[in-house]
Amino acid sequence: MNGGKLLILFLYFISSNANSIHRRFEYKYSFKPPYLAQKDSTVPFFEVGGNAIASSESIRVAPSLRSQKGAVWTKAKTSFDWWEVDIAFRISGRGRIGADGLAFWYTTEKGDYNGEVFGASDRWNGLGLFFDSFDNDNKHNNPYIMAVINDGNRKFDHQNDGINQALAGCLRDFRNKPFPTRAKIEYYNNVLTVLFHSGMTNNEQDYEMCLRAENVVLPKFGYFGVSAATGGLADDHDVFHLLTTSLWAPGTLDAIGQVPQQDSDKISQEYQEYQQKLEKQKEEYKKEHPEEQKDDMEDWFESDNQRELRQIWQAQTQTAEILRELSKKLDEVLGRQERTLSLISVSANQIQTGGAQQQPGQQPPVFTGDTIRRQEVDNIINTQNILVQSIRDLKTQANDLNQRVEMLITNQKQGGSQGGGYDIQGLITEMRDGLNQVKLSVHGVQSKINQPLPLSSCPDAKCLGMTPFLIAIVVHLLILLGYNMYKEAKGNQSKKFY
Ligand SMILES: [Ca+2]
Ligand SMILES: [Ca+2]
Repeated sequence: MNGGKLLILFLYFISSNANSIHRRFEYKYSFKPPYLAQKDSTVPFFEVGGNAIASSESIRVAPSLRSQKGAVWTKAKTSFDWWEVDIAFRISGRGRIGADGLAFWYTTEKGDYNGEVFGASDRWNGLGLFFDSFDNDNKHNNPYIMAVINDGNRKFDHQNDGINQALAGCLRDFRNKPFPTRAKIEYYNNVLTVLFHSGMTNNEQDYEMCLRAENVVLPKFGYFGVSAATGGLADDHDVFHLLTTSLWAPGTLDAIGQVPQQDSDKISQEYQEYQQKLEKQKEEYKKEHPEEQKDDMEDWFESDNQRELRQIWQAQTQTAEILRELSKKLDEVLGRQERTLSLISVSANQIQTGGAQQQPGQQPPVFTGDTIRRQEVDNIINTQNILVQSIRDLKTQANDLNQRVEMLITNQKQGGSQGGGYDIQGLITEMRDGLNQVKLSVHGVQSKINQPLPLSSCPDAKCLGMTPFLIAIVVHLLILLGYNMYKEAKGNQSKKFY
């Protein structure tokens, strides 16, 4: 709960700040899809080098092959003092551990493409924000995000993961997330703030504070860059967008605003011309390569497929949420039961000792206060057993669903995208049916839970211990399942780049 309050306070802080700061989108320091790269693989206003490959949707800064290094740098130095850069990226690999990581840079010079530090130069002058996947010092503290400021004289201490050089950092797992991970790096009034989006949702607002450092002095103007490297282990390092906004203290933009008014006209005119040029290029290209249009059509079919998978994933997320809610309710019941558990054991003892003299069919003795009859206890235990059984059924169904997804994945691997389309559709329908069954069961269980239980109800504690445990298993299974599908879908998409 404390975290939530902090987040609200922080959001308030951001929004109150946003009111006073003027923001200007800097398109010459930004890239984003669609048409991120042009057909000749160049990225407007950026320089791509090393093993980096730019496509229309993303830049694969370092591919999942051994010892790769790549980077992308702005062509021009910044012309503003304060800025915010939002990058969306995905670091993914089949291994439990990946390497080496990705870096965001703000430096006085562009780094070399064969450099030592995450695909860029060592002894940089400025800021390096590292997403370090590999745990070189074996302290079990990676993946780790950290900011390292250098004046051009220090060498990065890879052996110790730069632990003594970091300005600040945070431990966050950024590998293999269902949605792109994101970082918002803000440098304003010598305060450096890094917010991180874990990629567990596609909600634009889900940023968390990673680090904040005051009295940070960076070089006045510099280049933005993103670089990445692989080692013996290799992840794919994809960047989907880099969006730069310049930040202006209240009044400063107005003060320089008289001349810049013309500037901004000029800039927007330039931008429009650039857009027109892009459109023209696209049309010309289509004329010259009519066969490519067929590929475009295929792209559409692919994306339909992807969309279906995503919809299933979302449905699963909803199911997982319902299960979580269910688990919470069961916990509440458990709490109530624990309070009366001692009471039950006392009354059970009394029933046992008293029951020995009891004639069959005769009413058990009624105790004063909150005591319970054995019959009631039996009833409650029965209800609990039904609940446990339902949850077991749910687990079986989830397993079944998992098997189908695996079938789908193998099918896609073997059949490729050609010819397999019809089967995939069939499987998707089957999966959806399976999901609906799970959903129905969940609702069934939920309505059972919602049935009012007598306040004095005290089922067997062992039953309850089992129930949340099974729920946790089902939730995990569903999350794994969704993640598997998404990864596979993404894998297919990335195949298109080659
Ligand atoms: Ca490392
Ligand atoms: Ca480490």
